Amino acid sequence: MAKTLRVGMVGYRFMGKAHSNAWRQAPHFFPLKAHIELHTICGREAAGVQAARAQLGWPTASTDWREVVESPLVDIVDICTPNDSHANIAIAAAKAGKHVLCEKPLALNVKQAEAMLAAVQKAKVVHMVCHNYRRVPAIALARKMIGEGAIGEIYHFRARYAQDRLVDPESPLTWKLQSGISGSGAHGDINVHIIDLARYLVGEFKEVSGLMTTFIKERPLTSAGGKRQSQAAKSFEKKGKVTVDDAALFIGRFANGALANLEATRFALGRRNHLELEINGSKGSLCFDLEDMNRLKFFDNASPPDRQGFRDILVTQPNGTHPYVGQWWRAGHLLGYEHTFVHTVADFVNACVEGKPVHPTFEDGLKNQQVLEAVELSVKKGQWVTI
Ligand code: SOE
Repeated sequence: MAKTLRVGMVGYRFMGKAHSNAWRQAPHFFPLKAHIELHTICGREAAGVQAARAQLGWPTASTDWREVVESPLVDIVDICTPNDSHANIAIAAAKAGKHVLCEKPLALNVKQAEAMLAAVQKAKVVHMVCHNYRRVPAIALARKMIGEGAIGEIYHFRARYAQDRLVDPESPLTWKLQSGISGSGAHGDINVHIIDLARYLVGEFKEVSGLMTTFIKERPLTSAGGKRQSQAAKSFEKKGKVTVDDAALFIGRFANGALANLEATRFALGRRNHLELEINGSKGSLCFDLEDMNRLKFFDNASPPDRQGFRDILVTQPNGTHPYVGQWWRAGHLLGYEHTFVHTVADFVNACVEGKPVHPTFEDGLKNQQVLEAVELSVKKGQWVTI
């Protein structure tokens, strides 16, 4: 008789919505080794979390994350809150013997990430950071092809994660624009995704050199933002200071000698959620574009000279040919953003039952945090930083 794993989710906005869908869908499409029970959804604001409970289909709502974390009726804690609360919730959950799934970035800084990793290792619980883009089928295929030597020795990893949601100066001072709550801006929010993909597809970073800027220094205060404003902003001015980066770029060298070029911005008008990457090796190249996420472009230098070019692989072949897709539809029927969270949850649940590691673990989260912080130090010092 398969056991039941009961989920307590803290946080209920964008990521809470994506994760709720994933917890609900995973059992219907993936062979899970346990039954999943959505148990409690938690958030600070009673009215907000009650509305989310009804909309997202959770039986119970709470406004006290400690109550959720310590409940004997909860086996998994899923953290979907602003970054400054990840550490406290994860450490308490580990101490209570719960498996922990935590949204990215793992923490505000390396120090917190180290404490989180120590706590989950001591508690011997399963831990994972929700870097969902690793489980885009095209990305998982790229990883497989690289592992099989399809592009040979890697020379270059180039990635850009560009959005435009903050170009409007009237866009309010939300928590993601305040360093005390978010840590950094585009850097920790979206650069962290391509840092994680760089480590997943190429390997560990050795040294980095970064550049950051904040284009809009002040933004309107909002009621929502008001409850979470930094001390400085509570002077009831019409505007509050932006204390994070709007764009973060860095170059780097991997431990294996390959070169890195990463860019994250929330000021690229027209780019709504545009993650693209290209990897160049001695035998070929791979290209991926999240806006066309079911395709992987592959240049195979072994092809006869008269027919060389980037092959356009539609990553939808079932029956074990392409990862994850066979659990959904027939060949050619496309997947979307939400499926990557279902894949993440499915792998996490089975790891919880088997008591095995599932990547990206909190150790991956710590390594990502070390790269984030090395870039920030490089920006501060104006020089290369070795990790
Ligand atoms: C930022 O806008 C954001 O929501 C990130 O926080 C998510 O991790 C990413 O998947 C989509 O963009």
